[in-house]
Amino acid sequence: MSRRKHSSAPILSGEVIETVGRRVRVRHADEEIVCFLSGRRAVIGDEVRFVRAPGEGGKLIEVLPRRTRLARVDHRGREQVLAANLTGVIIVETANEPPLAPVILDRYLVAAWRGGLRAMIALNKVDQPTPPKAREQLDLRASCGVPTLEVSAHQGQGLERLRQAVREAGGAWALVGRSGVGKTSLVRALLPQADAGPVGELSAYWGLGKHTTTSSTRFDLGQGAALIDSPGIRSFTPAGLQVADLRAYFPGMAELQCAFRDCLHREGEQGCTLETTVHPELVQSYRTLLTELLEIEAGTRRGRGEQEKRRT
Ligand SMILES: Nc1nc2c(ncn2[C@@H]2O[C@H](COP(=O)(O)OP(=O)(O)OP(=O)(O)O)[C@@H](O)[C@H]2O)c(=O)[nH]1
Ligand SMILES: [Mg+2]
Ligand SMILES: [Zn+2]
Repeated sequence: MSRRKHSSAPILSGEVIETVGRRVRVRHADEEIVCFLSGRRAVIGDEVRFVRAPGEGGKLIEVLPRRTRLARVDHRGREQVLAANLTGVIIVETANEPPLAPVILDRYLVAAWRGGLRAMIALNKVDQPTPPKAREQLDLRASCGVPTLEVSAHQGQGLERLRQAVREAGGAWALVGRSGVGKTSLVRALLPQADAGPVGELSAYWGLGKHTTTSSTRFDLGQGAALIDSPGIRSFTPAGLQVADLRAYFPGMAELQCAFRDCLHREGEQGCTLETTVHPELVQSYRTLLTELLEIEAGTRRGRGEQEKRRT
């Protein structure tokens, strides 16, 4: 039915610049059009084709292949693409409020590298002191080749360097991380003219964890670069990854030469060199994620087996 309706309307192309509930805002030339998804899944950064739907914005008809993707495992164990065609992610962290979460950082790095993205860390709220332990944990990730910038959305430290880094790399960079680390505050500080939406009340975060930003939005940073604000997360498991691939994407492990080619570096593997060559904190972080991915893989296999049984 819809095909017939489309045949007369010209097919236009654009880029998703905001997700709005079950719709997306698409930029086409100098115009912004809110489009119905009509059964398709589109995420921020997607290049799409659509037709105008009189009186109701537009209707999406195609999502073009993604050059890069940031994806995680959703609560049902399925892949959920969070953003498409990004150049990189800025993993926003804080040392105190909330305390540093190095394990989440590692997982974002895996997801970014797996998805073809670059990654940098922005340690926000450096107007507050950084405990030595947090400093050590950040230095460890920096030694794995992750550029790290210290910033304060409130007091302005490091903001120009962050802007420069994103502009030099070009393309769209998503600010990602837990709720309350200051992603929206950074957009506001870098782009005071933009309508970046609300920031959270500090007091509301500790405890249940409050999620102030609920959708992803693109903001132009000039010189062809853009920032994407995204909703905070509580936990993060990278998707689209076979357990055996994890070794290649985990920070600090790309160059690891284990005595055994197929070794997954599980605890207690005879002759495994992981523990003697990689920092114990990364070893632990890797093994927790490995266990989780093995469980997901087993669950998916079980699920598939049951589906097949039902079909026969
Ligand atoms: N001290 C200090 N507080 C900050 C800084 N940046 C942000 N905050 C505070 O941290 C809280 C959370 O900021 P938001 O920008 O809403 O955090 P968010 O990461 O966007 O959170 P979600 O949208 O829930 O994911 C707010 O109370 C901010 O005022 C900073 O540089 N220093
Ligand atoms: Mg926010
Ligand atoms: Zn090994």
